[in-house]
Amino acid sequence: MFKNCIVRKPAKSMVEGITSAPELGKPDYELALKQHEQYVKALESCGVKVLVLEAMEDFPDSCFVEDVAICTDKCAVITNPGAASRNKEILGIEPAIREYFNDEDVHRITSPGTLDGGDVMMVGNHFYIGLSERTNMEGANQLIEHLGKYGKTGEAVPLFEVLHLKTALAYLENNHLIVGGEFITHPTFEKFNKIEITEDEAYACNCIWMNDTIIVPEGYPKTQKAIEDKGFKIITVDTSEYRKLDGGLSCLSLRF
Ligand code: CIR
Repeated sequence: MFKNCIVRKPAKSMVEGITSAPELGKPDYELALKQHEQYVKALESCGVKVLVLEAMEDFPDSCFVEDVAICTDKCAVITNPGAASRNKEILGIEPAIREYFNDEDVHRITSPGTLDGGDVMMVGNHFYIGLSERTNMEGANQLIEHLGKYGKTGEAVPLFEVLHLKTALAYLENNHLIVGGEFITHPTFEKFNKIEITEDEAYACNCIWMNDTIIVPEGYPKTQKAIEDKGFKIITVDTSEYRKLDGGLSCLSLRF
């Protein structure tokens, strides 16, 4: 069960955030703020304490805190984000991380290793690490080494079509896995009880398991039904403004 979450308020500069989908338009900042508040309420309703960090105007993508640290039950790893404009976001997350973890249990990914937290999916004590445009093998190996000190394991998964591993995968505990796109037929994920997401609802792959409730983005009825049919309780949160920056529910928090 998760006890804590860390989030960061979106900055006004988010309108200049990185996007692969400029055709969706720029985010509406006021609406993004409201959606962020709803997101925090949804997390709190799942029984976790949420630390809300102030916006960092110098970093348009800094609300996507998932990418700057990996937090587990025993240790945290500050990442080395692969996008130049995001790399120094780590300076803003470290003090918050140190409020929860002992100094000796806070580790780092260092160059030439790069790693974005969005590429890391935790399944119990095993971690799948996507090799993407943001995360390289050196970064993945460093993470596996740090996790190994705590009896945890990891493996790298090359990806080709999506930004991050968790753009198209979400682990829902008890062996349930949401899968979309290139991962539907991927041999690494064959052993899971898969909930396959169709291309028209691909964005909804990015759900989060929060203490037996699944938070699902609003507006994806087929995905919602598929998850409900497995017996899960669902909350929906509208993340339309974050979608315009390739971001979703998991990207907006650290959960541990
Ligand atoms: C970026 O390209 O880095 C941001 N615009 C979106 C980050 C999304 N984060 C995530 O999937 N974990």
